[in-house]
Amino acid sequence: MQKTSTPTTTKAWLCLLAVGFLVLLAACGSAPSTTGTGTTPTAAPTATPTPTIAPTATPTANPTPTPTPTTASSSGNSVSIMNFSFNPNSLTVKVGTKVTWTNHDSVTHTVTANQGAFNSPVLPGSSFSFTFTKAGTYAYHCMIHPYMMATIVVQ
Ligand SMILES: [Cu+2]
Repeated sequence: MQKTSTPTTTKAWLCLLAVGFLVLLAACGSAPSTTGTGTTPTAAPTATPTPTIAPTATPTANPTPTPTPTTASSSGNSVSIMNFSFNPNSLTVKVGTKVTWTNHDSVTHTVTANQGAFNSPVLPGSSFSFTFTKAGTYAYHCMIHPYMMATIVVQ
């Protein structure tokens, strides 16, 4: 009768095996897994800098600063109808000038000469032109809103 192993030693061996197994598992889990194909640099970088696309500097600066004279008396050839008034209120032009009224309001106005030289409705967003062939002072108004009055001076 010889006891080769007591229950305690068996337990100890089992513990050791378990610990070893755990260590193996941990090692496997934290292994850097060098299963990859290593260093394949995947082609030379061949950076194509080719800056051949010219910037095509297109300045196209529109040097028209739109003089828009907001003074009461002005020279030019356009009158804007806005906020129920003619702007500029008095416009001086030379004989032969074509003056254009543009209605920026949302209602219809008229450009009606007091002496009858011209008379036209100007629909919202549209314009009316008249060429002055005689010198003189042309007072005009809007027939729909008689308080809208202005003057064209033709020299
Ligand atoms: Cu009007």
